[in-house]
Amino acid sequence: MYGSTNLSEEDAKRMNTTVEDPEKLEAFESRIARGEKIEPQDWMPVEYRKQLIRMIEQHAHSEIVGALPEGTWITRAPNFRRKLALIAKVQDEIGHGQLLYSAAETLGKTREEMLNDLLNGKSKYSNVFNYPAKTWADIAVIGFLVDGAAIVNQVINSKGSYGPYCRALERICYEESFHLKQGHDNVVYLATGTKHQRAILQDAINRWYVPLLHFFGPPDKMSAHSEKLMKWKVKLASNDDMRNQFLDQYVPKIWELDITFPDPNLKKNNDGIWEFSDPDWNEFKRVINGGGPCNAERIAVRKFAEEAGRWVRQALMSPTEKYVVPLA
Ligand code: FAQ
Repeated sequence: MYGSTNLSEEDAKRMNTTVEDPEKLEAFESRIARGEKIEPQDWMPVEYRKQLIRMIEQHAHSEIVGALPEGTWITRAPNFRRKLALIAKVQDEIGHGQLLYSAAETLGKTREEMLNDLLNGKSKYSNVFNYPAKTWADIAVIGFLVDGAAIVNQVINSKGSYGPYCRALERICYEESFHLKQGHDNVVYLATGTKHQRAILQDAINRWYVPLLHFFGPPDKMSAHSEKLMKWKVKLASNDDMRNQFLDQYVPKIWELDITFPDPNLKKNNDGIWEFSDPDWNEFKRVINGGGPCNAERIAVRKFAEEAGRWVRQALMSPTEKYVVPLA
């Protein structure tokens, strides 16, 4: 019922191929080495296509599920200016989902299949959105630190090898930089406010610290996909490198507000590498596999949205159409 895909008949037949034509593979890898972008109709190894679908699809799901924790605060924003900014931000996140689903569709998976896989638990989305936004300070921390973490990752990924994903990310990063400004403004406002405002900010930072460390994925030595993704320049930095970049950019900005992180071992070493206590990786696994505090609630809301919107999509389809072209 949703938009189209771009998989040629020949590519569809190759989807179960495990051994690639060595000449084509070499030509493909040379293009990557030269820094060329790969476009949807170009030859690509099946594994490259599958990895991109997995990653872009998870990213798209993260945007639409990621709108939910903040969305719950639109009606409770402390004033009209904050409410307007939050409405605009949540709307942007959904738009990012649209862009990313479109980028993933160019690789041959339909939007309908992707959304079904989100709802049936086959496809993951970012760990961070499975935690509750308990107070208004959580909205400040999401806007500053979750968006900050997303920008670190997305600026790096936007230099990657797959054209449609990179172009979507460039546009997303422009918008995210506004999100970051409103998040920073909100954090500074609370940090320089009343005793209560500082206390709720500190409490929110205490709760978001570990999920933020998890955000960049498992340590490099445990990462299943990094090697392949880095070889094909889908990822241009490893999980540990991105995590380090994030700590480097954002920890000092929180410390300068006299707010702390709940980790006595957090410090920057002389070699520029940040040291921190190992965040509980069992918790990470539990959360990304459906066992976090809000997974069930998030999926229930998405199921409701899918079911409630079905009649609209059906009404937009003419009798000869198989799908509705997304409006984004
Ligand atoms: N959460 O082998 P690796 C945002 C999974 S957008 C859940 O290291 P990879 C905007 C991984 O999928 C946030 N699962 O994986 C916003 C794999 O499982 P699988 C999303 C995770 O792909 C802001 C397994 O662990 N951003 O926040 C996570 O090489 C504010 C093994 O891991 C993106 O998706 C995780 N954090 O590296 C919206 C960016 N980490 O598939 C609203 C694109 C790992 O084998 C409000 N993605 N896993 O079952 C990436 O850059 C990469 O996929 C990584 C993970 C770096 C996330």
